[in-house]
Amino acid sequence: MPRILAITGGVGGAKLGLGLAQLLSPEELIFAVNAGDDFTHMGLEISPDLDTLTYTLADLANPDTGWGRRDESWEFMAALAEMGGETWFQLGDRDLALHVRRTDLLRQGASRTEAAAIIGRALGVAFQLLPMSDESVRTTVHTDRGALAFQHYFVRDRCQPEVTGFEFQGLDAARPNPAILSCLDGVDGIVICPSNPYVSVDPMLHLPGMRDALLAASAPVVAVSPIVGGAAIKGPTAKMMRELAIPNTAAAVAAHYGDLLDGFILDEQDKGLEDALGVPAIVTQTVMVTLQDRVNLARDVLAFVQKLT
Ligand code: FO1
Repeated sequence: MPRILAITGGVGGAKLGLGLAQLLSPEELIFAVNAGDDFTHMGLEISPDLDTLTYTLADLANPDTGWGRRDESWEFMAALAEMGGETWFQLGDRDLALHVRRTDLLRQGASRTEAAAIIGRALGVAFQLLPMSDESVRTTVHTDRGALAFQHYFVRDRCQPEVTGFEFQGLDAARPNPAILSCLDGVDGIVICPSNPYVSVDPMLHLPGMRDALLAASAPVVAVSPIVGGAAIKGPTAKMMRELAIPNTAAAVAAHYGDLLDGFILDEQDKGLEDALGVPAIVTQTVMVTLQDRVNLARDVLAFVQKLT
């Protein structure tokens, strides 16, 4: 089977990540994970996209929300509320342990990558989950209500503010995770999962040297469109595009990735678009409801990568 680097962030990306993980071994599949959503909350270092992928691969994820754990209890949040603490960001009791553990590891001098490996292993995930960078990069969302930290925009304000742009704080002092760069020569394919291009993939692509490294890689780069029939399956992607006066179409997502792409994967609802993209494209079911949907899409993606090689 081919060796794949999967670039992912958020719930949508983790769905395809799970599909790929059913077909490939930990030696064949490595994850590069968005860390622009990370933030410090009540003294805790929180890394939502890494946690979503970890829980998903560990089969611990809350199936309804896609983030946090299932079989959760909420004693901590109840007690925090009693004391007038901030409760807009919901932290389940077991999920809280992960954030405390990561914060403690980082405080002891572990890198983000080492902390991710320790936590992933502890939860039974054999795959390498690599934060996009070991330096801190924080996504700021510029809106009609001023500049917002990502989680304030996404969770506290429920994506209501009108987006005017994005900024990735700390970029110039950050560099791509060396473990990601060093795997680029050995992979047979690079898959950009169906994540929000603007806030779940761009932070990684804007890391100094990252885009050039992907362009220089001999492996084909393919992306799965997060936009299906003019709407996002999950999250604010389509709303952001409208607010940025970008057509909320799959074609606009392909154009956003530009010359990085060797291939693009469209949903059946966008059949007919494939010849107008300027990049090789296939049409298949990209909407993932069941585990089998995830596996089927992963299989189509791998076959497409092989065809492009
Ligand atoms: N998303 C929400 O909409 N509400 C929450 O209360 C919330 C809590 C939360 C806790 C831990 C975690 O890892 C993720 C959490 N998320 C929550 C999701 C998170 O904001 C998003 O998954 C990413 O930042 C964007 O994909």
